[in-house]
Amino acid sequence: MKKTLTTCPYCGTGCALYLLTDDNGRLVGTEPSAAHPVNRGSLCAKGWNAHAFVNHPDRLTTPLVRRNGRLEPASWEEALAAVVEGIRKVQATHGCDAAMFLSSAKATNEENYLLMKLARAVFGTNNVDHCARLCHASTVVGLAEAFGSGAMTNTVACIDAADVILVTGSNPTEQHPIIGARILEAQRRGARLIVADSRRIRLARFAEIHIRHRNGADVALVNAMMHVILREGLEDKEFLAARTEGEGALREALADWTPERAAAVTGVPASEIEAAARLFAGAKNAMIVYAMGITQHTRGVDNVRALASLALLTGQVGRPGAGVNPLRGQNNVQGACDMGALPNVLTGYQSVADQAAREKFAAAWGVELPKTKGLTSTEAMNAAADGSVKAFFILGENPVLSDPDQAHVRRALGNLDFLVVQDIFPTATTELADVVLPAGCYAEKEGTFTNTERRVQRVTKAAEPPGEARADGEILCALAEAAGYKGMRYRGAEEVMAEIASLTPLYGGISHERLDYTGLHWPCPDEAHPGTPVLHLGTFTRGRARLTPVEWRPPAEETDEDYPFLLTTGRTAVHWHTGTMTRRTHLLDREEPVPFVELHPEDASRLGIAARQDVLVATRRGEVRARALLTETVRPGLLFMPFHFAEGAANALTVNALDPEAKIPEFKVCAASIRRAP
Ligand SMILES: Nc1nc2c(c(=O)[nH]1)N[C@H]1C(S)=C(S)[C@@H](COP(=O)(O)OP(=O)(O)OC[C@H]3O[C@@H](n4cnc5c(=O)[nH]c(N)nc54)[C@H](O)[C@@H]3O)O[C@H]1N2
Ligand SMILES: Nc1nc2c(c(=O)[nH]1)N[C@H]1C(S)=C(S)[C@@H](COP(=O)(O)OP(=O)(O)OC[C@H]3O[C@@H](n4cnc5c(=O)[nH]c(N)nc54)[C@H](O)[C@@H]3O)O[C@H]1N2
Ligand code: SF4
Ligand SMILES: [Mo]
Repeated sequence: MKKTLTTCPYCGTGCALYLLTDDNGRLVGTEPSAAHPVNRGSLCAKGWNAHAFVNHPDRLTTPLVRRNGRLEPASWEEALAAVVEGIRKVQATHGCDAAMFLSSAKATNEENYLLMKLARAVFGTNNVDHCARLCHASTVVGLAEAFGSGAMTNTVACIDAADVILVTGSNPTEQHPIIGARILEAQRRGARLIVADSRRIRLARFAEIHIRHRNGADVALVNAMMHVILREGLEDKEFLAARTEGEGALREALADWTPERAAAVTGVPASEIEAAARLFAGAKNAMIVYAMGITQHTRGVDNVRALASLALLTGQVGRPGAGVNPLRGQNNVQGACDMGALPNVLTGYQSVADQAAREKFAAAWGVELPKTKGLTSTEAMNAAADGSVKAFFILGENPVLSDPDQAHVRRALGNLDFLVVQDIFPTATTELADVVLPAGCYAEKEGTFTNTERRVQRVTKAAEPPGEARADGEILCALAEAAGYKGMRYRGAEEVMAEIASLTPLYGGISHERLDYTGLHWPCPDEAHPGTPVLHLGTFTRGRARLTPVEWRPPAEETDEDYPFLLTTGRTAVHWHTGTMTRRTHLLDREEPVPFVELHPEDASRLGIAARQDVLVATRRGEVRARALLTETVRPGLLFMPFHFAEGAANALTVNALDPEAKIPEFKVCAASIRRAP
């Protein structure tokens, strides 16, 4: 059997694995890399099965073009011409910004770079975004403001050096299993755990303190923790004086945030908040780990600001073993952000409003670039619904199942003049497309992914794409040619990375050749630079870190008589997002084959709902049928649903309410009802 070393295509942990191919070049299995510093010989169930969907018979193998209302096979030439004509036609009538481009955190850095280059250089618009908008957009805004960089401050290995770990709104044993396991190892060695999550997640069982606060109440909780720290003089005065600004305003704002006041908002006893504050502030090395429970709120940025302030107040940033650590979700969501698949920045967070940056790219690409920042994906969906955006190009995303309020998304996409989807499988979104382009998956191409700790790693080809499918990067370059642009001719992904490095200080020293076995952490400004595992040592990226006081505000939708339950949505260990890959992986799908909703047994008995019975969950947006899973993981009054199932789509229920700054939707709270299905 042939072994090809590559990077796992599922989560941002970025485990290294071998793809095993037989004599016929077919993928037959995976194996962990024993020497890799992140996974050290382990994989989770998804990594062990990462080969399984690649050969699935449902793979898209030929371009499809809609004729007389039906998607029919077409030649590449015809499909590419149809894409260029469809977008150009919309732009000719309605302007360049009537087209929207969605990039993919499942695709490589090189492919994300090519997509945003296609949008900007060939189609003249900054309307480019990707699923980070639904995920860590709040982090990118909040941490960039506080520290000057919106990425994880520390590394996975830093977990080993922490003696207190605060995990909030993150379920790492299921969502980042190799990181979750490392946290458990640290706990076994004596690190003390604080979990703040309304659900009793697996880590909570090992936590010294498990705070089960009301969803959407994080600002109140963290403000009160900071209030206690200041009241008891537990703050790091030296660090505050030397490395931060804004202390005065923060102190003033926190004066009223007594734990008693927070208790009323969070439902958590004041004594528990005090205990958590003392434990955190008393640590030598305290690390904060967070994810979607913090970011996916209409006050997601404020949640992030509060956590950044907590770390700064106690001097827990800019050292190994500490830091503010947003666990990034998709395998390459960090990279897709770094590559400028965002409406306001080019690669490496160089603003489109910065004339010097724009001129640098214009010179390299040989075209003028658009100056005004583009639309976010969530704004573009609203614009499609109201008719001001007319064409979408979607690379490796499935918004019909992953965006909030499915009825709204269907209305929006249905309203378009032209929709292109480039995917590896047929999805709920390809069903609506005018043109479908079949792509090669991670196992079928070369390139790089950047993991959650900013480690840029190799992706290596182990098999050929099925049928006529082609790697995403090849398709994007062919599209540029079809559109008459000559500046996207490359001999391979390596040459694309060389162009990225030449335009991007953060990636300046990165080349495929250098990445070798374990990759490099950015910032890596030049070829001699060893990479930067821990950020903000000595000084913050922005100089002094900024403390920004925040006030708690309730979520967009609160419970009432008709919708008395609070519904929160998220994930499970075996499935991946919209299920396109894991539901085609037998060993994973058989674990959780049907849509379900977690419900507390007390609520169930009050409503006459038996275990595993079908129920109807409803919100102001819609109603969904699912199986009742009776469990004390949720508190009474709380429902939890994963969004992995097309036939029981959680996003038919969620609310399309956005954070005003990050434009991230409030996936984590809405009001719902539940009853027995007839
Ligand atoms: N198996 C699997 N792994 C995945 C994914 C997957 O689909 N499947 N997706 C990947 C991606 S893209 C991402 S972004 C990550 C997401 O990883 P996580 O953020 O860890 O996953 P979620 O289930 O979305 O939410 C995490 C926790 O937030 C809690 N929570 C809900 N509301 C609140 C709140 O108001 N405050 C607080 N403090 N907590 C709250 C929930 O109870 C839940 O336990 O996972 C990645 N890993
Ligand atoms: N209710 C609710 N909704 C949520 C969330 C939540 O917590 N609750 N979380 C949000 C978050 S954090 C995220 S990140 C989003 C994820 O939202 P999406 O990114 O839309 O979800 P995925 O299912 O990962 O979609 C990726 C698509 O890319 C395809 N694909 C895989 N590999 C390749 C490739 O190499 N090339 C191409 N062209 N395509 C490929 C897959 O088949 C799939 O259709 O969902 C968001 N939606
Ligand atoms: S933890 Fe994430 S990267 Fe590692 S094997 Fe599991 S899904 Fe893949
Ligand atoms: Mo995500």
